This record gives sequence, C-alpha cells and structure tokens, in this order.
Amino acid sequence: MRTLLMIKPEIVEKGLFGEIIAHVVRNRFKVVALRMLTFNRQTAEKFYEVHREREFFADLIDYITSGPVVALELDGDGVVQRLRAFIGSTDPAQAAVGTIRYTYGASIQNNAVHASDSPESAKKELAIVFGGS
Ligand code: 3AN
Repeated sequence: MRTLLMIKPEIVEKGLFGEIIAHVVRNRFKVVALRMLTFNRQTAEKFYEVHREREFFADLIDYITSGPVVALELDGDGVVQRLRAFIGSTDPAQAAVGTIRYTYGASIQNNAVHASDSPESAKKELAIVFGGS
C-alpha cells in the first residue's frame, strides 16, 4: 500500500521540511519517492476537487499555490491509516500531543502537512503529484 505525505508551503518556506522528513523516517515509514514542486491553480484545483463547494476553497487554492511543497510517497502495510494517525487532526488545536500537526501546525489551513485519507485518494493524489513532468 502506498500513500502521499505532502509538506505544505509555510513549512518549506521556514526550512523545516527536513525535520519533518527525519521524524517520519525515524518512525519507520518507508519513503519510496520524493519531490519538491509548486502547484499551479489548475493542478491544485484538481488535487482538492472534493472541496470545490466549500467556502474555504479559494483560500485553500491560494495557499497551496503560494510556494513549493515537498511530496513524499510512502509504502507499507496499513500506511494510509498509520500516517493519518501520525499527522494528527486537521485542526492543530485538536491534534494529539506529539503529532506533526500538534508540533508544526499553526491553524486549520496552515496545518503543516497533508496526508491522503484513503487508498483511493492516495492513488489519485500520487498520480497528480508524481505523474507529471
Ligand atoms: P485533512 O487535510 O485532514 O484531510 P480536509 O481534507 O478536511 O482535512 O481538508 C483539506 C484541507 O483544507 C486542510 N488540510 C486545510 O488546509 C483546509 N481546510 C479544511 N477545513 C478548513 C476550514 N474549516 N477552514 C479553512 N481551511 C480548511
């Protein structure tokens, strides 16, 4: 099973992505691909299309296209759920102590990282992030 972990623009901007990668690797997640990229609006809208009708969609697209992200493809049994538990709740204020979002998240939008929420989303998101040139 494979999944996507994506380190969001404010963390890349602050130079903290290495810390997060080290933390992930130290916790025995297996990284099989890694890429730094900057989303254009069209790709970002496709990536977040399930949120198209939400009131925060435009802000989300502005934010995720604001600078480079670092994407990691992770492989392992049950890795989708394992990684979701490891990153913590969407809202850093609700995230458990020790999770990535507890440590690095600033707000529900600037919540440091994204992780695919199901094997189906993982497949779609990995194709968007790693499929292109
Ligand atoms: P998760 O990233 O935990 O799967 P989703 O899929 O509900 O959470 O949300 C996707 C992204 O949309 C979040 N990472 C966050 O950046 C943004 N988001 C979600 N809910 C809100 C909200 N209420 N206000 C602003 N941004 C939000």
